[in-house]
Amino acid sequence: MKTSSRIIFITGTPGVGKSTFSELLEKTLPAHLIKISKLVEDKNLFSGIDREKKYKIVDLDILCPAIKKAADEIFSIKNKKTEIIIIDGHLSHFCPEADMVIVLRTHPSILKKRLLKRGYSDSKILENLEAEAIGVCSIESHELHGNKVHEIDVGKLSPEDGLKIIIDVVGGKKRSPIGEVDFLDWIIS
Ligand code: DAT
Repeated sequence: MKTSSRIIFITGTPGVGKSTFSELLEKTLPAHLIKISKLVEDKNLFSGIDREKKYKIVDLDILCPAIKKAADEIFSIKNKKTEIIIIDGHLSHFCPEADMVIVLRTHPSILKKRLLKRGYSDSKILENLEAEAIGVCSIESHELHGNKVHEIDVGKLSPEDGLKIIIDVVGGKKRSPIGEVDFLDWIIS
């Protein structure tokens, strides 16, 4: 890997806007985008299916090396000169390879509408809204990545405005340390 090369994880609760902003970042920076869901599908990285929750069970001991391998391959393409790789996926923050972790946040009241549109079950929606209200992804990210972690509330921002903030954070012009986003009002109400 070149010294200027960087791997940036975009994580957060399902529906917060990871795909939306990762795709915008890929076009704008420019960067190379790796979607964990696609990587898992393409490389058969799941170890089973949780029938009750209807999602693929991913083994982190397999996923994390696969992310590193995919990133190393992209950085090593000599005539492409990729400087930044964006890893989009809510499991990304469990892997150690990141130079920066950005946790996207969206207020549970907004998230609820998005998850209803996806047809999630009531229990899956509640589980995700509670996780978002408490900030589970931020806490988990901080445990492994410490001050490499930034969190940004993009829920009420237009894609253009959210993108500007994320680009400033990626470029080191702005810091957005965890602890400033507070959605606990949703739990109390
Ligand atoms: P994720 O990849 O985190 O699951 P997504 O990018 O697929 O989330 O976004 C879920 C839905 O919400 C999708 O229909 C796009 C919409 N959305 C995302 N960010 C938004 C924003 N800042 N403003 C309005 N809609 C947004």
